Amino acid sequence: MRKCIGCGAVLQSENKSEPGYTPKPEGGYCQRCFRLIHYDDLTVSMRTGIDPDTVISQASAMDALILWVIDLFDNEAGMIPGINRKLSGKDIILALNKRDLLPENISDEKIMTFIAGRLGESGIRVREMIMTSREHNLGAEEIKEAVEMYAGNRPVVVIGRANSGKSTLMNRLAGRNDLTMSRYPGTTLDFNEIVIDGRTYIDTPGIEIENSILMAAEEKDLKTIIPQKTIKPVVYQLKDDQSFAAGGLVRLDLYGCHKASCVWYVSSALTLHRSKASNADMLWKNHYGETLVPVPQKKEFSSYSIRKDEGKTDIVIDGLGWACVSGEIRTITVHVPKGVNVTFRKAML
Ligand SMILES: Nc1nc2c(ncn2[C@@H]2O[C@H](COP(=O)(O)OP(=O)(O)OP(=O)(O)O)[C@@H](O)[C@H]2O)c(=O)[nH]1
Ligand SMILES: [Mg+2]
Repeated sequence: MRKCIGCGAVLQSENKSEPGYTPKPEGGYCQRCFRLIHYDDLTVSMRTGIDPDTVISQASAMDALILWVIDLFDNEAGMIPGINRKLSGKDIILALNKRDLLPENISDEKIMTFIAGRLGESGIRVREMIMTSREHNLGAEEIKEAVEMYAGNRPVVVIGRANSGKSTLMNRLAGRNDLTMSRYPGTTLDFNEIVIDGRTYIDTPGIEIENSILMAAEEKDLKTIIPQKTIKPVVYQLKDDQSFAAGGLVRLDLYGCHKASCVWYVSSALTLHRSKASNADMLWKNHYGETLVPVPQKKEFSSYSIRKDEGKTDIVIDGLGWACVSGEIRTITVHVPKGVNVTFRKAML
């Protein structure tokens, strides 16, 4: 049984639309990986194909050190509640990945303190947190040092939500790009061993991000939604009742604004439209799918409302980013594609 070097799927030559297909098994890579690597072209989408419980329970059954990878930009989605219990008390090193996407003028310490707080609130314990970034060439040595400290003779299993950058981080540790990396959630398809400095590391399929905009959106729009470079916060001063549309994906209505502001932290490729709240229904009705793009696969939305309290509040939409509101605002209503997670939290930055 030979496995694809890039994604871990068992190689087969029978069925073109199934994982692991290759007309030439001796090549080492499946056709899907080959096309992703060379043409950035997705032949078989696997974003709904991976059972998340299998990943965790398989990892739990192994005598291994866990390297958990979180995408800092999408850190609410990155959380895995109950991870210590699910992994039966294993040692965990947490990589805070894609540091380059957060503004550089925010200190690492501030980000670390925030994440530590979020972990604490969820009762999650990790041995160490390490900032990593491919773009800034950050953290690979620190990860290796932590692995030496905690792993003993054991292998390292790399887990985390789909798209958090697990395979990319492994490739950086290895100093070669054997593992397939792509913006499409569900790139790695099975447990996939790679030896780095004489130690076995195991890349794994991403844990589902079922409640993320990345799943609700069409694959062709992921380029627009996932930020490619450092987020540039976009600041709006607010008066009375205001509404924002982030493409046709999310609508945010802010009522009773006085000396208030809203700062958006989303991909710069995504267009934000501001209007008076009284015009928002009409705009949404007449321009959805035209000026307001991209739109989700299904035009079914859910709404969540809160009354804002003191201080700065982030409205976080899994996969999309967040809006930070401050000042006097009576009510916040956010409309998201049905099933997509919204978190209201004390401001991160
Ligand atoms: N900005 C930025 N992007 C990154 C970084 N690391 C990975 N990425 C991007 O994140 C996307 C996902 O990377 P992968 O390494 O395929 O992620 P994964 O966690 O292995 O994904 P699955 O196999 O689907 O679970 C790709 O588009 C990468 O280019 C980073 O440090 N910074
Ligand atoms: Mg992967």
